[in-house]
Amino acid sequence: MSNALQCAGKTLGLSRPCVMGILNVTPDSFSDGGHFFSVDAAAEQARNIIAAGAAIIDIGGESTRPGAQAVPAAEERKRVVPVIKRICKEFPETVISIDTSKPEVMTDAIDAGVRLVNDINALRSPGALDVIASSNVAVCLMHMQGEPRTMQKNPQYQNVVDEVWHFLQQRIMVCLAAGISRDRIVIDPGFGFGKTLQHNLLLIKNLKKFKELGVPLLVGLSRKSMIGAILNKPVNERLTGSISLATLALWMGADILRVHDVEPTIEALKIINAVHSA
Ligand code: 8Y7
Repeated sequence: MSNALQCAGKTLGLSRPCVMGILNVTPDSFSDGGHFFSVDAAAEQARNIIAAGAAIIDIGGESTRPGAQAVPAAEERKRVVPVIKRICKEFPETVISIDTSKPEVMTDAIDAGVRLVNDINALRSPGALDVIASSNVAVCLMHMQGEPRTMQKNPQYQNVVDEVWHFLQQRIMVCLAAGISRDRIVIDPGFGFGKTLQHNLLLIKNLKKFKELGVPLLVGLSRKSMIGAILNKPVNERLTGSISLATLALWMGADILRVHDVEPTIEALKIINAVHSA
């Protein structure tokens, strides 16, 4: 596997895994309640994320939690573009990512300086593929069954690992055919997106299989409801569960961890790295 990602002129080395810190600029983000909504506050949070050791900051302006309502593109833009501009200016060496599925927001975010587009809809929204193909940013293709508002109602698979694997393989092929080179593509099985607890557990157990697709593997397990379901803990008490899952994912080959708690995740990563290089 290639061990680097081409992000709009910057190479993100992945010979060792790295951390993507989450920066929500939504009033309803379930994990931090929209505490970082102003540009100043978002920049302050970005500083903390970078100081804690993240290589990537993922900025999101639309909540994609199960049951969330869609946000109009104009509103999403208004939330994220000023934050992106500010953070890209202050941290030109950090890879700034935009979490969006909307082509209009992708375009503005790319103009504002993002180097990675994190799309939970894997560029299936009309126009999204073209936006990425005519840019040089990297893209994360995530699997999701259904759409955020309804996806947790009754998710069903014959074989969740096979189906997610084939979906991601097909989306990689669509990207390649559109002219997006393989060294710009990341994949993600999409934990919690149209998946029961059992589906999520099977995906983690078989995570290694996704390495066959030959592109870097991103996982988002941080504070997710599967941890709540196993431990019966609210979202603000899921750090131990998050680190446990992060450790498993790293051991099975995850390249990028999308997390809320950067510092403890970096510590887990250092431990795994030490064992790996023994
Ligand atoms: C994921 C994600 C969310 C994930 C990728 C949350 C935006 C829910 N989860 N993007 N986004 N992977 N690539 O719990 O798992 O943070 S939102």
